[in-house]
Amino acid sequence: MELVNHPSFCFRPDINTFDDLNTNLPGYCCCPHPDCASIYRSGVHQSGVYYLRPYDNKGGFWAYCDMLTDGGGWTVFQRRKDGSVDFFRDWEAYKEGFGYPNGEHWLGNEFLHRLTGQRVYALRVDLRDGNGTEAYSKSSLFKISDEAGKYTLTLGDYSGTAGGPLSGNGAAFSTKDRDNDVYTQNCAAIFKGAWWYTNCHDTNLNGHYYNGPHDSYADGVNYRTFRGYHNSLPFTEMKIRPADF
Ligand SMILES: [Ca+2]
Repeated sequence: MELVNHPSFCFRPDINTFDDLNTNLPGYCCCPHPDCASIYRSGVHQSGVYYLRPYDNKGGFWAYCDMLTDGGGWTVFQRRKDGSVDFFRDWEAYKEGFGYPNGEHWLGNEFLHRLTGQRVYALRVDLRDGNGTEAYSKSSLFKISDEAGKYTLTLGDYSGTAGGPLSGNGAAFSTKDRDNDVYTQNCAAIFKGAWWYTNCHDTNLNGHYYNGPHDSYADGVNYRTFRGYHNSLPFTEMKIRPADF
């Protein structure tokens, strides 16, 4: 199937950074979909970077669509895979997003808020350790508040093979320059990440990319119930799709 010139959505196999994409919006993006699930339902089942536009009339953005895993239709908002992108960034960076849609990236909290305000979304997190063992963690609900609400996270019921849920349900987002956690110190600064920290975390998927075992405590790409606080996962991917997909 020739996708590039399809009139009803935008597909870019030749992507670079989010900034490049947003300043080189091709003219044929006439009618973008509000999320990857909508594209999937339209009959397009190829994974890649697509232009999305939520229903709120605040403009569109590029995101990676996983059209293969668990039935497809997933809008990806986080990926770690090779340590090539620095994730120890500030509030503005996490708000706007950074990295490469085909590679390591954070889509951006503002986009996450806009996406998850459209309808009820479910979450899937794919994990892989250094031995190639995979696990997943799903939540029946995934919602992010607006910036005034500090991008607070709401999760639903856990299911999966990761031993336990993503941590941070009900917590505000925190970065190294914005301490919104309930701990006496700044969890984001201590654990070299940015997350919905509480006191502090069970999962730190934006932590330092050690790519395997590390002596330091809980500051890697850690998922406690899967591989503990001293094993930084080489691969993680976080994605959402409508709960009724
Ligand atoms: Ca604190």
